[in-house]
Amino acid sequence: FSRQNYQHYVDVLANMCDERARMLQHQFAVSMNHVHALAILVSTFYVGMHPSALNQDIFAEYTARTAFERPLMTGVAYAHRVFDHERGLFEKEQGWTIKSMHSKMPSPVHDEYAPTIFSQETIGYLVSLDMMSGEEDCDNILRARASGKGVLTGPFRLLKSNHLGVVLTFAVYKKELPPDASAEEKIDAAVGYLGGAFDFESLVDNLLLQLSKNGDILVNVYDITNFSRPLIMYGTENSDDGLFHVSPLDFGDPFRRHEMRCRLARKV
Ligand code: WA2
Repeated sequence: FSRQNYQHYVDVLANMCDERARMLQHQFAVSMNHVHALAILVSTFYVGMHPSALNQDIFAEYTARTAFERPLMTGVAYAHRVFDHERGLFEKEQGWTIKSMHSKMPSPVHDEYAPTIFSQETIGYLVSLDMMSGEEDCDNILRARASGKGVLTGPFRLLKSNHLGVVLTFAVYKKELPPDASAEEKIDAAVGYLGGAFDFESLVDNLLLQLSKNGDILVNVYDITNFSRPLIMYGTENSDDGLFHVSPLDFGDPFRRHEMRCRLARKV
């Protein structure tokens, strides 16, 4: 191939990759904004009203009817913060016991729990599970309530589907926080956690396949928070050292870094 031809492929690849990264980042941002709004909905109608104006049926209906706002997410759920001294009464009121995520057995004693009490029907299997009993979910909960921001896990295999994805978490606070609230004040004010999963293996796959014409381009997404140990989030791992392009990705959690790497499906 001529040098001119090669430069053409370099440009085409860069444009296709940048377009896909922008598209994915946009869909991510749209979904995150909507989950943020759901956290405020729970704060207003569940935490802020006595008696509560929200229950599982209303949450399930509202989240099903607004699912189009979160096209890359399998579903959303609300996990309530329960201290150990409240556990007995809480379980009696709910009519179930708080369970561990992986064993599905009644949870051993901890200082506090985060059992899911409301869920979109698509992830109804989370109800009664203590989200602090999963390592990735627990890390997210701690970081979300101390920061007041939407936070993401690294890539891991999601419950039930076993698809590769990441979980998004926002803390729900009992009252609106002053903008200068300290981490301790935020942690104290947290009453629960609103979140859900981005399914890279099926929903992001759909989005990217829609875009690629006849499989012209191979896309990988990496979590590069630890730059020397990139974690694959999407696509098949590839050791090919041919022509590739890296497009930046910002999924909105400053603690994590991501990038998209694209290559042409056919060698040039
Ligand atoms: N949502 C969906 N699938 C999952 C998952 C999850 N977490 N964890 C593992 N598989 C209720 O942070 C609160 C959702 C977590 C929110």
